[in-house]
Amino acid sequence: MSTKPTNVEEIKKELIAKMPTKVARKRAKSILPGTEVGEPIPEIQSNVRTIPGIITQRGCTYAGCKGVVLGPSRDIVNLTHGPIGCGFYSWLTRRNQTDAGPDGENFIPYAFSTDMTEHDIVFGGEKKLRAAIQEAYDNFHPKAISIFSTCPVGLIGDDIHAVARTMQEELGITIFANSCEGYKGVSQSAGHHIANNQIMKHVIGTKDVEVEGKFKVNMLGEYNIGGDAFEIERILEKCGFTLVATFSGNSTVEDFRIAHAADLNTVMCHRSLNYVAEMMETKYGIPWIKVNFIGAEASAKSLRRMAAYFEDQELIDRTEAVIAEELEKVKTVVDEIKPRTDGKTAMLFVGGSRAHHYQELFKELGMKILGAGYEFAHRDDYEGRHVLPTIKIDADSRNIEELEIHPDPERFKPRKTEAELAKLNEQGLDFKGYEGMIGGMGKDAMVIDDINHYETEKLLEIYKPDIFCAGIKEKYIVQKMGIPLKQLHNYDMGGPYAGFNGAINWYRDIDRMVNTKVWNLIKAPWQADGPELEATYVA
Ligand code: CFM
Repeated sequence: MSTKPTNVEEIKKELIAKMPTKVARKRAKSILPGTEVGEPIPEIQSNVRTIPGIITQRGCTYAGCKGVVLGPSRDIVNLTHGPIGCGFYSWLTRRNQTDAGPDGENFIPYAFSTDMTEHDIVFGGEKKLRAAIQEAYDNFHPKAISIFSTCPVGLIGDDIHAVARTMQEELGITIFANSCEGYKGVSQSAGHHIANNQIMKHVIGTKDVEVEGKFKVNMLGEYNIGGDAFEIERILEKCGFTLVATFSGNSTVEDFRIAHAADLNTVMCHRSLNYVAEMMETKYGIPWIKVNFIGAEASAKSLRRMAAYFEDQELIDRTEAVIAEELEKVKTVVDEIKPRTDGKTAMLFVGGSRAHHYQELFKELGMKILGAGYEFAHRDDYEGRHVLPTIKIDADSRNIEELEIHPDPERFKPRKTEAELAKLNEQGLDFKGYEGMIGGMGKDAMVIDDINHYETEKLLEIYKPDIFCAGIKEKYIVQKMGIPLKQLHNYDMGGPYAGFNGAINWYRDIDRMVNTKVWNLIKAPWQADGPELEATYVA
């Protein structure tokens, strides 16, 4: 194995050397070395606008709202108000799966759009939106319709909320709108927040029923990509937890309505759903903890903390038995595969959560993380939630509504006393806590926020990792450079990778990817040793 460069500061200089001075100065603030556990973490610039002209990995606000947060709910008609491209390109590409349920009501295979054209841009699109809602209702009679605005809607000023209100009165079903124009924030992250606000305002807590089960939890920020939520559901059920609602993988609008019946909120993807966790705690008194079901050890740890919360010996014992049984299966596979993956290297640049979570799975294979970064996460996802009070509110974040939430007069019920929470915190529950990505990555590792295309190519030249994780926009460029790329957004048709069975799937897939010989064979003829084709002009 070749020796890998380790001086992050030197490599950083090389990365930005060719950029114009102003650009280099700005990018420098988003690139830094990891730190050891317990060391102070320096501030990383994140959640700021991408420099115009730079090829970013990021998506838009509409993508975060419609594609990410609300899209995976199967029985809400998610209607895009905009030109057809926005609806079309967000149609089924994320691989969020669902079980169609006993009623078979599943709208995920459809792309609903008002198909705005020049005529609507000039004369307004509200009439068309009303007609589209009516048509969707006539055809499907859904329980809920959610409307998403795209860039032109914001520019021409269609009042989608007024349309939603009148159509809700007319049709008698839940209809709400999201002002998630693509340009609204610096990335898809703004769209998450907008969707969280609307779910909170229009859906959560709109139905009161007794939910059976002693240990009721919600899973926040789990979107069932490649079937991850199915595996997590399997494990939770085996341990004895009752899953009330998942936001929003394999979910229904009815689940959202009764989510306030849960006694604990668990947060998988902190970036996209932490807003709902916070608001539900204020409004209903439900505490939340950060969990991670990516990685076998991380899954076991999360289950233990969840069981500890309910302080029930039977649940704790059953959870321990499940962990023991599942880890044994995992260990057999790790023992087989690790000798082949030990010491290999990986880099991962993705999203606002997975670039951190997936480090666990690589470590379980004995692999080293050379570098990682998020596309659109905020400082708290990098440095830990303790930095929240120090994050400056800028014009872009002020653009997104901050809901004022108060305890619900009838439904607020503290699940634990302050003393009980403090005692559980001492046992490692860590309520409202998230340590972020940087701490523990080590000073040899590189952390880069909103990595761009140029930096990606440079990094690959310098580090030559055994595997690179990103998305479809990067995939073929990276592979043309002779390095396998694992898509961490849609899993390349693979998965699930969550939980224990997911970990096993991951080990096998990564083993195949880093050990195949095919990458050595892709040198172009002019790069290969030996005779080259030559030609000369003969006059
Ligand atoms: Fe959360 Fe996600 Fe992610 Fe995300 Fe996403 Fe995604 Fe992602 Mo793609 S919600 S932040 S906006 S874990 S779609 S399921 S893979 S970038 S790391």
